[in-house]
Amino acid sequence: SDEFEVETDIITLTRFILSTQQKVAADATGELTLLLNSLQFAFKFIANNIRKAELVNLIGLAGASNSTGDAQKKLDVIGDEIFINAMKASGNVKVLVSEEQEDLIVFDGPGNYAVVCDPIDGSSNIDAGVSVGTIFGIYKLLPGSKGSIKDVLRPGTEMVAAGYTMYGASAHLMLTTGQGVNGFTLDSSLGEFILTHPNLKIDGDKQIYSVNEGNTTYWSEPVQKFFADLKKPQENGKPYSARYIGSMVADVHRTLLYGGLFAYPADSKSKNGKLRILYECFPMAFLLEQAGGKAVTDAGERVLDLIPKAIHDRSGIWLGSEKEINKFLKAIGKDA
Ligand code: P6P
Repeated sequence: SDEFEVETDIITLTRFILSTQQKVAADATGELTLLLNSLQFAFKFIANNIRKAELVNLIGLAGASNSTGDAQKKLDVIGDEIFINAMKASGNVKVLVSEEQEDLIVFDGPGNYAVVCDPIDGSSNIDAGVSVGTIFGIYKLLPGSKGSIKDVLRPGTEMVAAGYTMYGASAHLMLTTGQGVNGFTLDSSLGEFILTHPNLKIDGDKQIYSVNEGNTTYWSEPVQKFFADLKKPQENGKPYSARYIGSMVADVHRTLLYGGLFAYPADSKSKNGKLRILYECFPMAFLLEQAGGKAVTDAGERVLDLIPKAIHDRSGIWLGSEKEINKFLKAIGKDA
């Protein structure tokens, strides 16, 4: 008989969350577990629509535009609606911030959590078949809160969970609940996210930098010098490799798995940077720190210590392995 290896004890996301539930302080009541299950449904549904979109050409401008004026693609609208409906149906979410919604959404009914999300980040790349993703962060409501903007204008250090699902050849979910980072891959025949990257640490030491060099003329002098130096032979005699996909989820996913540095600095064109604090910078910074890396602002401050003044506020961000970020901190005269 042709012997083949059958894994008969796979760890699904549901089993993983239940097994870690009692360890996660923020999950004393098991509500976070229920919320994460509603989230995974949204990811599966969005993944399904992205697959179909490429087949039935759902892609194409929906005519509307989002809070920052970007022309919305149909998938943005679908992703946003799927996410809002899944969070509303969960019964655990009171407050929702979406990149696609100008204002905060406060649901009727119960719910002890506030969720911030970018339903389909990098969507401008969808037509080119580039991996896009859903980025999310979760806060527990402030004590006694009935659900208001105060529940989300808080430092990223107060998030209880965060992560992203990247829709590539497979759907990859990278999740932290403050106990490290775990990666799951969607087995669509089972309809389950399977644990594939347990306790992921950013230990790759590939010399990679990831930034949009098209912004070079807008960068400050120190930033221009920093990247110019990376192009010179380093101690190992080799210069850095440049890798930039232009979809944050894809660029951060590669950084988590291979190491290196990703940056979107503020510049003279975008004075506060381009990436949004609540649902792009904070979740990625939380993941990187939990994987043993770092995430800092242009001034070298910890990204997670920022406090947004408005729900779509932006910040410059530098994230990657501790080694690479310390190199940046040294270059701007901040002690590592
Ligand atoms: P640029 C995609 O539009 C996005 O929000 C992130 O996913 C990505 O990192 C960034 O913008 C790319 O911006 O200016 O390099 O095209």
